[in-house]
Amino acid sequence: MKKILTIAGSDSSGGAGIQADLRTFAKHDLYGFSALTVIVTMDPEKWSHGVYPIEVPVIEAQIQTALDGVGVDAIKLGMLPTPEIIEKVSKYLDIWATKVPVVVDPVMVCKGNKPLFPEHAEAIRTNLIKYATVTTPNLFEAAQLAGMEEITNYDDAVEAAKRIVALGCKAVAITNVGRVMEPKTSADLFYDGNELILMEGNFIDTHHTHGLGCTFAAHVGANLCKGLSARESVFEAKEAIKKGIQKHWAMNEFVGTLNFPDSFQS
Ligand code: PXL
Repeated sequence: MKKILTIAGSDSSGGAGIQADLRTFAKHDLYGFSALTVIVTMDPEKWSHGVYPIEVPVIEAQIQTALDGVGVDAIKLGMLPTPEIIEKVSKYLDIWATKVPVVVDPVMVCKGNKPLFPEHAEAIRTNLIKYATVTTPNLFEAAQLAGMEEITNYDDAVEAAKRIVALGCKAVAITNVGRVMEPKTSADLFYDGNELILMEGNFIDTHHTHGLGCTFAAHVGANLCKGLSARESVFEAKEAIKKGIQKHWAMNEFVGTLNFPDSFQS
């Protein structure tokens, strides 16, 4: 049985975070461990987010359960809400990233461009990216990691990808690069220091995308866990996500998400 650990937050609305990760791992026939870092809630009136970090010793105890108690074949990182938590998790990666592939989803925002914890982008940049077999920033996160104001076109995205790989990760997949291209597509940009590939995809016009980033990164992690290369893992993940997003659905007036049962290849 192949095993993968997600170190991430709980999304009470079920579309993102650990819920998306474990669902995705199960569909890949992998055994999922979880270390919860934060609980995210949504206010029913306006859907603004509440963010409640878990105490550091509790996070460590969960990580030790998986890593020291059993051992894993891959690790996926999602929302690590404070610099202190990032620092602690990085100590485990110091050992484990030499043994197993690691996907770093550098979560800095839930939706839109309002950072949850602006001060912690720097901690992700300096303490986490170097451990990544693949990191999966969206446009906002990629700009933050690359030290750029904003990514407004394809050339900016290429520059950001190069700067991110220079931070020490093996590969980067910047998601949603097609949004800043003309005409709009759903293209993502893959770069591993050698190959630079724009992964094309037709633009699907919907804002029902909650959980898309987490689910994409979870597929990448699952594929790496199964032994695929970084490039193969990202391409397979994109295919799987496409199926889910084609059947997006509205949860309520504020948010919609992927159709999860369809968002994987089985
Ligand atoms: O999509 C980013 C994200 C990641 N992790 C958790 C979340 C969210 C957004 O809501 O709740 C736990």
